[in-house]
Amino acid sequence: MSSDNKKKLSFATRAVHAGYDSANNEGSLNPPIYMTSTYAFDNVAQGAARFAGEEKGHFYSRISNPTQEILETRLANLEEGEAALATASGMGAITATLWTLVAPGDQVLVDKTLYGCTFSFMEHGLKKFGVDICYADFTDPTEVARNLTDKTKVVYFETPVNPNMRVIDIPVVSSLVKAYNPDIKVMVDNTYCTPALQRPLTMGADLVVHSATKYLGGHGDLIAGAVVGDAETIQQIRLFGLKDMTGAVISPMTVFLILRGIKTLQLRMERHCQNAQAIAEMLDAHPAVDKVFFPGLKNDPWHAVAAKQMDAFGGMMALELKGGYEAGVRMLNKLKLAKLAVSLGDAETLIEHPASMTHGVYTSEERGEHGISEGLVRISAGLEAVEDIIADLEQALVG
Ligand code: 4LM
Repeated sequence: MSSDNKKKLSFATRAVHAGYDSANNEGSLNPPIYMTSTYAFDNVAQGAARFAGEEKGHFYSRISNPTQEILETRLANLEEGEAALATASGMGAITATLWTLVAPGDQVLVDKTLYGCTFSFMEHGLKKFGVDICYADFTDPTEVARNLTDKTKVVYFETPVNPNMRVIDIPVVSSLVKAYNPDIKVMVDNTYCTPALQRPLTMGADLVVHSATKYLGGHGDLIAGAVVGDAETIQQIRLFGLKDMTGAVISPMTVFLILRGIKTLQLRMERHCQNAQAIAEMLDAHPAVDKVFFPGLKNDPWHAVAAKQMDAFGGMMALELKGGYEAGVRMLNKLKLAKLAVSLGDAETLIEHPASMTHGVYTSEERGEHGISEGLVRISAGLEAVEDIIADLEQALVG
């Protein structure tokens, strides 16, 4: 099934079938894993035509691979984009894309809070090469408008934001950027939602990036990433950001695992969301808890924006305890079922301390400026029975 069928079948059906036809593959319901680095040409003219991009076909697996192509077609379909590029990690997708889009002297306008390594890439990668990085609070669209300049090439954000769960209005930000200059690329990290919950390309964004390590893979057994957008830009990222700048090539075996994971994406997301809602409500009512950051709570400041652009409120949340950092450490050290681990979107409930782990690359002053509190605890609700997760959290919150 090609990505042209994207409007015809429901999301869950496309997640199982898009991009793969067993009839072309000996009837095998699962795709072959093409473990090859190179491809034989019929003759010199064919090899030259493939290298020149004049003939469709694979020529070297740093650029493309038939198993990888299935995943790319499926992801483009689910995100409702024209094309996708799968990469070796989420950071591989983010860096390959930005290296392709920007040059010294350009400005990248970025939301003030980012996943730690994305922040590090902006701050210590792009800046070092003469790209101006400007941070603004994207939850206030006037802040975005105020910071756009004639040098702005990319506007970049996550929503919900890792780790503090702010929610950014994708249609509002995209439309004001496009009204200022339609050539600026609006780039959204959709890792927290996946296309099962949120499809930024249908709301005015140009490019979506993913850490496929998380919900897309879904089982905590791989590292991978992807970027989805228009065919021309994706081809530029493939032939420059991936091929020449990063070499962040995904393995065909990893592709196979992600394709398997995506078959159950919608089912898993439903359960992650239900579990997260119940956990957030328990924490919100708990006497030891000061604040819960989860857009599914009616009292959350981002509830209305999230309800507008997300199909459900996701599996991620954060909290602060009344006893601050020390109480957070005590709680984390007492967990029995939930795992004290970074990453997210796995079957296991994962809990971590962003200031010392995922966002430890920010200095403590930077965390202050970028809205990441020292006592914040982050939870990725797993797929376990929710009463067991809640019981574990309750016993860890005592004392
Ligand atoms: C974590 N995150 O938060 P790779 N974009 C977002 C992310 O959360 C991550 C990446 C990109 C975590 C990893 C330890 C919103 C990663 C980077 O790790 O390169 O696949 O994705 O716990």
